[in-house]
Amino acid sequence: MTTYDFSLGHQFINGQQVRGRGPVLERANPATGLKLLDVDTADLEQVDLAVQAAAEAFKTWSKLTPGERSDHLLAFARELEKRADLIAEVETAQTGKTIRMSTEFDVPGSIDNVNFFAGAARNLQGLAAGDYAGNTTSMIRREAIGVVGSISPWNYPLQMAAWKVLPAIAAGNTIVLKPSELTPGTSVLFAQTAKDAGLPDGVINIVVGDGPNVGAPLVRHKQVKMTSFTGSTAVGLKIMSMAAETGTRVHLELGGKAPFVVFDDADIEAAAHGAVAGSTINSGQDCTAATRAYVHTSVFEKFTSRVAELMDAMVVGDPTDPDTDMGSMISQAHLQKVSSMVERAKEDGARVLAGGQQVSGAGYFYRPTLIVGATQDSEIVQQEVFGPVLVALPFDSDEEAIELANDTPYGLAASAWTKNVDRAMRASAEIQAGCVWINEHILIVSDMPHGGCKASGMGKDMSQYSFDEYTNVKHVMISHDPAAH
Ligand code: TXE
Repeated sequence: MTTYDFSLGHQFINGQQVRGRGPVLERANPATGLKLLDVDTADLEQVDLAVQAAAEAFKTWSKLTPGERSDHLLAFARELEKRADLIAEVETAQTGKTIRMSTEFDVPGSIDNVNFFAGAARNLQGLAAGDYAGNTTSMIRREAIGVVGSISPWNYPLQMAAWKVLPAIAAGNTIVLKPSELTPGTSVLFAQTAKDAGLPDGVINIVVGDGPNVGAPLVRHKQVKMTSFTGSTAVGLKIMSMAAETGTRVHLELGGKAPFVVFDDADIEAAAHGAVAGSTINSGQDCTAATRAYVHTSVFEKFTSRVAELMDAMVVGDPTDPDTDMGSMISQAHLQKVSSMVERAKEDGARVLAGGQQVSGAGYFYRPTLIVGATQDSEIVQQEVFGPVLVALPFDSDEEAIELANDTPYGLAASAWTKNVDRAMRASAEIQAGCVWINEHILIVSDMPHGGCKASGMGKDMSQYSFDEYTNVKHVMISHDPAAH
């Protein structure tokens, strides 16, 4: 598969790649269904060793100047660039996503994050202001929190590692990251590359294993001062209550069910392309993926027939082929979950205009799918499918569109398609989400925040907002006597 030797172990503790002493998990290549590799997992003692290593490294890492930390991150970015091809290859092998996506999106996006936070590291500034209480000067210190524990999912393993690790360490914290047990490879490579670029031992540590045996002890560890999690809403809520046991800070990026609102004045061709790109990105395994298209009745037919046409034309298959548009689902179990949700929607009276079936042969492939005729309260409209499935529903007025868009527990991302600036502004103000795109659905940049509201969580990844979250704000007030001296 690769020139990198994962048999050395999937744990990265205090600068060393080591084998886990917990159970070994067998992992299949999702594109072939054949065994890919054995994943060793950490035992409890190794979780503790990783936290101890991070706590020890914190003593010196947090004392470096912002400029020194920034220099480390710039060197890290250069080292990642040298390994870009290898990292992309491992990302594709473990997830089944297309090599085009790994090469053009995941790897460069992650490197851009490193560069962004190399800049942000130097922006540890706070206010200084005088005389709020008379004869006083206040200043704000922004200080690192300590050891951060982080838990990440399988859909974007490399980018999730970047989004969690970089703001944390740029601000002077150290981190123990537990990637998904399904896709630990690129997180290990990420940490190893940081070491090779000269990052001190213990600043980034990786422990691999399942949620209950490795993730939960990490969150509950008394020396972990903050937990940053991306994953399902159900697990996010558990993390919140575990963190409550130690009273530590949580950052949660959870599920989504993004609405995609097409007004009658929209450019339908652009909207159809946007809907297909937005719903099939990463095989739909994306928390911001377009899932519910609300389309004005007058353009419903035109929009849905064009989306179906574009979906039918997509090449689904071998993710290592650069011409493939969409790769596989992450696992047999997940493919089954997506497929059963579509089947239940059909039983409830919905119609499939494109896809709606697995691809025969090896691997876990599912065709891009467009569904119409579902009701707003049905499972396929309300629950996260996390597959390449878009449901289209008609609406008659702007008020109705916004009401329907807001009618799920989630609030992560949304888009509105219109040429009318008043409509665009109203939609961006009234749709409850962490991100509202106008005439776009899926673009992200390191400089702008990502994170939701409602059942989609709290806190932001990427951007200065994320950097700020990984610091404690301390008020220092100095009282002085103007008459002295
Ligand atoms: O996520 P989990 P899963 C959604 C999506 C998907 C569903 C299930 O709908 O179908 O979640 O995916 C760790 N204590 N998203 O099962 O279980 C786990 O090991 C501590 C949306 O993979 O939430 C992994 O590292 N940790 C999402 C991480 O949590 C625990 C991305 C995520 O796993 C744990 C992924 C526990 N008790 C899935 N249980 C997004 N927002 O992008 C599990 N984990």
